[in-house]
Amino acid sequence: HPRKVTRALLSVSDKSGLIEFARALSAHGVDLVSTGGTAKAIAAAGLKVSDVSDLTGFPEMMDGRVKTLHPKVHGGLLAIRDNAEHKKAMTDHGIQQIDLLVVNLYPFEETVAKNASWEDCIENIDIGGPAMIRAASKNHDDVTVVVEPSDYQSVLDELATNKGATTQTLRRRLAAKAYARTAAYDAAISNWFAEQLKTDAPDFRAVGGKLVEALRYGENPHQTAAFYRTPELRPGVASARQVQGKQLSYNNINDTDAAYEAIAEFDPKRTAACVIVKHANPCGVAEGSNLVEAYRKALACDSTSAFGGIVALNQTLDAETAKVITEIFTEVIVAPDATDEAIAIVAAKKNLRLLLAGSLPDPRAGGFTAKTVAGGLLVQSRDNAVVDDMTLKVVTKRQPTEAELRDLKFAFRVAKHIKSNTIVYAKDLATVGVGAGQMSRVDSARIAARKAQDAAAEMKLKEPMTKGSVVASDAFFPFADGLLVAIEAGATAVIQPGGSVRDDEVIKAADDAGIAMVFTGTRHFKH
Ligand code: 93A
Repeated sequence: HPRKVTRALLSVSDKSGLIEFARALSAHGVDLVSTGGTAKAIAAAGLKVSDVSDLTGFPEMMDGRVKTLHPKVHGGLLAIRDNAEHKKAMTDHGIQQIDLLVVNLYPFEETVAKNASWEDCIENIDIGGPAMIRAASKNHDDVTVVVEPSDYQSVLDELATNKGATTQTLRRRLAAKAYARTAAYDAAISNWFAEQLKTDAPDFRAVGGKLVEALRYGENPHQTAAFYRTPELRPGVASARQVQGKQLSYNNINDTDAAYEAIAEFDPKRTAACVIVKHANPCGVAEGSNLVEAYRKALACDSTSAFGGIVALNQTLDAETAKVITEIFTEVIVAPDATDEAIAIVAAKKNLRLLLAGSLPDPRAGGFTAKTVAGGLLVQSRDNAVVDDMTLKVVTKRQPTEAELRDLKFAFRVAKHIKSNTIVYAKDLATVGVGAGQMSRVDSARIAARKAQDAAAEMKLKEPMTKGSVVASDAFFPFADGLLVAIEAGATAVIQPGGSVRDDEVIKAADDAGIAMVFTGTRHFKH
């Protein structure tokens, strides 16, 4: 699918690298067409360039507001080269094909950053540039589009190696980049307007998704909120079908997402599993021979916190499980699917939301997560590491038993979905103590152990379930102290990434206590 470049249209505000690029294009025999300032700069370097107004037969007008907005430009960008009708339209109307579009936009963001006047900012909203970029990108099968000087070289490289043509791979990559640029540009304009109008209303904010609905309020009643759907294909809370119940709140959506991402770690073909979430942290997670058993085991970990929780299941919700879950106050049930009988049972609780997501997302899938910071956005690839894929290294004298190893993997799988610092105790494929979100790891270890004591008191057990449990830590133990708390609570095996400068100290503490310790080499911070 190589496409020869015969004509280029250049229209750039940032003229860095322009002359070198234009000269190299000329050397490849490419005809150059350009707008006012860009044409002037190219001509001044002694290169042959024609004016876009010669091409359109129209002068640039209205202070340059209308220069490239013309069918001769857009027809030249949008015509499908091997479509007979498109070709005829080109001949009939004297439209010449444009194979390479080089545009960078009016510096709207820079103008705003300079604290320019309202009029200046408005005048720096580029209309013709984005229109051309979007047209060329749509027709990337035939047209190459470049929106920033740093990509000039990759185009020249291809022209050099492909006899003056570009590859489809490059054209697709550049088109994706081009749409990212126009999307960000329009987002900047929309955010500037919202800023000027001093509004927090979410429908005035371009956040890069499609507005699903305005929410009643945000994390707190005095905050506004809205829910946007991004084009991501992962099944989850944004794509789930709400079968019944009240409108989801901001916190419900956040918690349901946490629950569904966690439950996705449990392959439904291998086991039934249940995750109960409160305030975005699991307060009980368990595997079972069926969903009811998994739910009961998850609930036993911390039935106090589970009140008003979000329950996520990895298999089709059945009648018996629906019956048991609805015995206590629950905000949301989310599952891939539900039987008709189960749906009828849930219907008795009018307010309870039932969400069916169709399937579970792949925990190994790529993708990005984002978080706003003052004046910025932090973006990272998802934590898609799964314990089954990690090389586990036993670092103690004692090896974990088979049952311990099974529980260690379970505990680390769960730890990934708990806010750091995370300590989780597990036994028989169920959490028995969760320590979440503490500033010190040793506090997390203590809290988790104490919660297990509370649960034991509630269930009138002789001793807390942490006796004979295993323990997982989402990151290494910086000192032995956190581990010693876990040993005291009765843990007999531990799983953690390792990698502390004091690993020797920590391993020695484990050996002294005769417990087994496994390093994963992978950390699961979650903040
Ligand atoms: O005012 S515009 O929105 N109207 C247009 O028709 C148009 N065509 C290109 N701005 C337009 N442009 C922009 O002009 C380009 O995106 C580029 O940023 C700039 C280049 O102008 P010059 O070549 O005169 O320096």
